[in-house]
Amino acid sequence: MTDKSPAGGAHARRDEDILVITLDHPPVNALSADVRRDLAAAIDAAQSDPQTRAILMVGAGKNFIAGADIREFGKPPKPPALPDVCNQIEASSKPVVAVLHGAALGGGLEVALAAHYRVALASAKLGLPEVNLGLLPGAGGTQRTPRLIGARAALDLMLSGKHLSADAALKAGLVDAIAEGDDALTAGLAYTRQLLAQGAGPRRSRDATAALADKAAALAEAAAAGAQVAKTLRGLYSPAKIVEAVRAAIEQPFDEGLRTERALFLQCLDSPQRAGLVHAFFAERETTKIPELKEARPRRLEKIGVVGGGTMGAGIAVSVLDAGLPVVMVEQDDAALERGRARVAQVYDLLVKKGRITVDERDGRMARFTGATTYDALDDADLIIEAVFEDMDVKLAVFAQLDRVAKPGAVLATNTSYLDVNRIASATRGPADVLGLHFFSPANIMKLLEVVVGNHTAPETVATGFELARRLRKTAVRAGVCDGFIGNRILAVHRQAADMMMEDGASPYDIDAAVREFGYPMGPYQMADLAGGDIGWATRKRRAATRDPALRYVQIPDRLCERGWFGQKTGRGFYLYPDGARQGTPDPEVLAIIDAERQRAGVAPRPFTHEDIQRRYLAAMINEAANVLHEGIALRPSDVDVVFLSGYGFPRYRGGPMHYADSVGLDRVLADIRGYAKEDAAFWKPSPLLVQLAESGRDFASLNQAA
Ligand code: 3H9
Repeated sequence: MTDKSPAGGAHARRDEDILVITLDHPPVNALSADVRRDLAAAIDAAQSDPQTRAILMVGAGKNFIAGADIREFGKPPKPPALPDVCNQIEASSKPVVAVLHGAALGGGLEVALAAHYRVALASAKLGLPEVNLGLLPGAGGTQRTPRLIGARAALDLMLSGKHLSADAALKAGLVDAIAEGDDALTAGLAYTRQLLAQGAGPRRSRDATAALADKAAALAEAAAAGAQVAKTLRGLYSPAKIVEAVRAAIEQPFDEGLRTERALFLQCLDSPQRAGLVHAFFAERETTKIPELKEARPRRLEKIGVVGGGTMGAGIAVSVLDAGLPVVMVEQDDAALERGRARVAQVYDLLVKKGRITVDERDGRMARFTGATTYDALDDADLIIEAVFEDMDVKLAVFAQLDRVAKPGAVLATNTSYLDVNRIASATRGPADVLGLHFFSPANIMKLLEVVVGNHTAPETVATGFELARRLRKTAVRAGVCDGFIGNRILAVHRQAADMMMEDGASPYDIDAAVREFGYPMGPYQMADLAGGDIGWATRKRRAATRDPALRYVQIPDRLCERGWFGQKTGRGFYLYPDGARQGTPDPEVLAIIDAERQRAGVAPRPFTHEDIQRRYLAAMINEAANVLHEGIALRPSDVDVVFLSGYGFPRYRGGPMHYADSVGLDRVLADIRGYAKEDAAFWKPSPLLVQLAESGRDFASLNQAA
């Protein structure tokens, strides 16, 4: 039994009286059909091999097993099924040991739970993250885990999807021991020999009874988890199914519980939420596949400069400090610099107060922060991010200074959210070194980073932007130059669609409610109040001269801004925020202003259902996204999805606007747009790409494959 599977599965060889089964399917040993087949065959053969006294399962490479092969979901199933393989492992007449290192996640952990003993290396991360993919642990995980660690701990693991360290897993009772060293095979063999020396035989998780002995208490824990899910994970499909499966573990005999789990798993597998969440998982891993990274390597990144100590600059500085890099912040004068430093310190003080970091960690990060009031302090920075006031002349002046002081090869980045990166680059002698790095606010929290590539940006510069994102643990998406890049350009259009509905008869409160009902955490007017209406107002005034007169312009937001109602920070905007409240309440005066505007514009208000609102809002978003793709501003539809999922609160379980469009059908979206165009043909112009795809029966996903 020394054959090695060429297709990438599992291979087995004997080490004295221990059969070592190595899961070997790069990059993460996902449990593909080949792996399952080889694993099952090896376990089977071991049963009748007189020279095998015990079986050891180990992962090749950096991980044990990262779970079921996610790429197989939605395709016709191939035998053997993973739950059957797990049952076969558990039924082994010879003791089976799993040695865990790196990822032991999802189906990977379920394989380990079906083994009779588990030993973990310090590098191991154990978890049941299926909930993040719209699933539940479907290979016995919902039945074996509560039997081993109790209902409450099992539910916590499965509902949060969190990873446990080896130590935490030992404490919880998921593993039996922690092994020294970093070689899984050596540690696993030593542990198995020890077990054999002790005469240990099979010990099956299905037979464990202690953790669920108090049935009433376990049922109460399941009921509490169910209530919590209904409150906090509303709208998600699989969490309630997880609770149901755990209830079965408490109430039903093991084999019946497995059947219940299987039925619930298949319901989740078939749900549109599973499709959306799996799409999001792969979409996030696609964004770094860009042409520049095929041809260029990133430059050195050891010191970062930040120009501007406002909210954005300070947030960027925190993000960089968090990644372990030193930051030098430049401000105009001592007072502004002090305010910038205070903003950074304030973030860390709050984290200390919340117990998220220690005082030493805060001091360590602040020790990497320096400030200056002259640009010369940036002369040794490898990458400099400008985060000053959003005004072209101001930015041009900053870049002229950066051009003067930056060392050769330093990357110069602008954090502009709208302005023309090519024009900004023209203020320097080396536009090849210039790019946009569009952070989202708060920059130390938001995951998204648009990496904006100008006409002259060198591939190395782009590669360096992506490398910075990797170090900052941000999701980088490549964008081309246009007003607003990918995200803000599309946002401006669907926000315009919302404003038109508001003038035509829907209240901002109806619109927000409909958008929340779709799955967003907040609606566009709540968002506007949070961001501050003054920012959008300044942009609208800047664009007033170049606005297309054929396009309808809704003035309601301007009427509020003229009154100084900028949202939360001024105590009122679209909503009222009495006494600094964070939750707004509807404002009758705003409704009166809207009424007056309708009269001024000669609009007779008409009713909109939540579905009407959602369809128009989404159609505007999808249509503009198609334009963005058509113009090459985004490389692939899934990149647009990632922008909206990680930067704008689009509900993850719907996969992003492009995936959502595919799921409802592009012909329906196009028909909606053509219907709306009868009212306003200037705004509702179908994107040529959308027309082309819909009329040829294709979808956005077909472009992902081509990208
Ligand atoms: C499950 O197990 C269901 C069962 O309960 C029931 C079954 C009946 N499958 O993330 P990375 C790919 S559900 C296929 O960049 P890292 C990934 O796409 C599963 N492919 O690396 C990427 O490919 P590419 C529950 C997978 O080091 C490459 O591997 N398990 C899978 O930053 C590298 O990935 C999970 O949800 C997979 N399972 O992080 C765990 N996993 O190079 C999902 C990864 O072509 N995985 N790939 O872009 C993870 O969380 C991370 O990948 C991991 C490594 C932490 C393992």
